[in-house]
Amino acid sequence: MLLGKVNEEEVKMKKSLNIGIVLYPTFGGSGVVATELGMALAEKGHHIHLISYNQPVRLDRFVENVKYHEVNIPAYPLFEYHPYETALTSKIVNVTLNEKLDLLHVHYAIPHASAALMAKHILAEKGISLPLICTLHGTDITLVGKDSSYKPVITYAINHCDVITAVSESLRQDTLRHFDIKKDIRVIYNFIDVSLYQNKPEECMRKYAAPHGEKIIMHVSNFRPVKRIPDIIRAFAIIKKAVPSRLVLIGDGPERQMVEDLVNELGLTDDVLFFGKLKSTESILHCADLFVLASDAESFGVSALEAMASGVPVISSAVGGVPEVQVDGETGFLYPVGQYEALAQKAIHLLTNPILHAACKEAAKKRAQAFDIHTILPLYEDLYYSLMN
Ligand code: GMT
Repeated sequence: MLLGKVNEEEVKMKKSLNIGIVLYPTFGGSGVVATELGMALAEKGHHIHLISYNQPVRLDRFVENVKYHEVNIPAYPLFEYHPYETALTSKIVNVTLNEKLDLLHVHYAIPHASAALMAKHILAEKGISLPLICTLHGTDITLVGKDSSYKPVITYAINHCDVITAVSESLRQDTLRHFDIKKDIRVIYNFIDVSLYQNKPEECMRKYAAPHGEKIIMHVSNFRPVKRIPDIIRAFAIIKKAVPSRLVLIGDGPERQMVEDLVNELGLTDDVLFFGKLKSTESILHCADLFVLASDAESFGVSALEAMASGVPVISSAVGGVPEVQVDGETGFLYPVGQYEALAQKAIHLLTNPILHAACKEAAKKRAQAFDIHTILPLYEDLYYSLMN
C-alpha cells in the first residue's frame, strides 16, 4: 500500500512520531486492525512499536519502521495465574524510555487500558508524559468488560485515558449505557485497504469448492458462541433445498467441533467446507456469491466489510454497528438475530435474482470505499497530532 510522497513530506513537516501500539496478536478484528494501522502509519514515516505477548499474525515479515516488542512473563511456581498485566505495564514503561515514545495507543480495553494507565503514572513520576489513546473494539465492552469482575477497573481506566475512541456509534452508545463514563468517546470507524480486495482473478477456487456451478456462501469468524454459526448451518439447510449451493466456513475456534457435528447431523457433510484459519482472506472472498454473519453482537464486523470490498453482498443480523457498515436492501440484507429462517429466505431471494444480486455487488463495493484506509488513517493521525499539541 503506497500512501504517496506528498503525505510523507507532510509528516516530515509535522514531525514523524514514535508511536507505541498495544494489541492482541491473534486472528480477529482488534489485533488485525491495530497491526494494519501500525503498518500504514509506518509507511507514512512514523516509527511504530507493536507491544504484545506474541508475534501479531499480520506482521509476518520485516516492515520498515515497525518494531515488535514481546511481553515475557517469567515463570514462578507461586503463580497459578500469570501476572500478564504487570509484565505488560513494565514493558510499556521500558519501551517508552528506550524508544522515546511520543504516545501510546492501546487496542481493546482489557487489560491494555489499565496496564497503560499504570505505566503512564509510573512515567509521570519520572517526569515523562505519555499521552494515552484507548480504542474500544466490542467484546471488551459488550461481553467481557461489563462483567463485575472487570467493570470497576475498566471504568476507571476508560475515564483516565486521554482520548477514548470506539469503532462504531453503536459501541459508543453501549459503552455509555454500561459504564459511568465522564468523558467524550469519539467514533473512528474501522478500516481496510480496499484496493487489496479488488480486481481479483475471476477463476479463484470456484472449481474446487463448487465444481458443478453451485453458488458459494461464505462465513469467516473465530467460531465463538457470539457468532451463532449454528444459525448459519440451519439457514444453509433451507437455502440448499432451493438453490444448489455450497457453504464455505473460514476460521476456527471453540465451537468448531459442535458445528461439524451439526453439519453431519443435518446431512450437509458434502456441502459444507471447513477451510480452517487463513492469515488473510483477500485471495478468496471474491469467490463468494454471498457472505453471511449471524452474530449476537458485533460492534463493527470487519469480515463483512472485507466481503463488501470484494464485491460480495452480505446478509447479516441487525446487531451493534453492523447496520452502520452495510445498508439494508442495498449492499445486502439485515435480519433479526436468531431468525435463521429469515436469513434463509433473504439469501434465496438474493441468489435467485441476478439483477438484484448484481446491484448489491456494486453497492457493496461502493459502500466499502467509505471505510478505506486512506479516509480513516488521517483521522487517527490528526488525533495524535492534536494530543501532542
Ligand atoms: O469478536 C471478534 O471476532 C473479536 C473481536 C476482537 O477484539 O478482535 O472483534 C471485535 O472487534 C472487531 C474490530 O474492531 C469488530 O469488527 C468486531 O465486530 C468486534 N466483535 C464483537 O463486537 C463481537
